[in-house]
Amino acid sequence: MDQAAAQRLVFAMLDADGDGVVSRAEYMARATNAARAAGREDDDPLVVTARTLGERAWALMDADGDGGMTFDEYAAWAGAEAFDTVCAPVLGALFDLADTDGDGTLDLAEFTALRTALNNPPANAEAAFAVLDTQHDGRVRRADYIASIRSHVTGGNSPMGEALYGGVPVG
Ligand SMILES: [Ca+2]
Ligand SMILES: [Ca+2]
Ligand SMILES: [Ca+2]
Repeated sequence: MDQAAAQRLVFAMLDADGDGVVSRAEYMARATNAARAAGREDDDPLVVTARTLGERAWALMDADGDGGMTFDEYAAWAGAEAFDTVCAPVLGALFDLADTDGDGTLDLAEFTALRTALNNPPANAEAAFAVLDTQHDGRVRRADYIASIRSHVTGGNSPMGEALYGGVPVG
């Protein structure tokens, strides 16, 4: 999959209502939805961290500050540097929300709850988990998860990304 196609799939996931624009509310709902899925309250320190990092990301993603992010805005911004400095911390914070026992890994139920909260179909989340669980121990590690998404959004080979964002239409 080329980088533009990979980014289209990610954008489609972010555009929860499918109107072609990611609104600030759609983007910020991700932390809230992930928190709910993990049974965390709004004042949980991990939820506060995820929201703070999300606000920082949004300010950069919505470059013209009109409250919406078009695909062109997203594509102009997304890339390896943006991923490493902005997206990876957000994804890590959302992972930590889902990691209810704090051991740095998610089991299938936690992973599926997280990715479903982030708007991926459950079947896609389960397929992505199977790809990521290379040791077949029923756990996905934080670093492996983030690295696989990085590979996807930067146009690299990412079987996990294809499983998570591809497969069935999103949105
Ligand atoms: Ca939208
Ligand atoms: Ca905008
Ligand atoms: Ca865990």
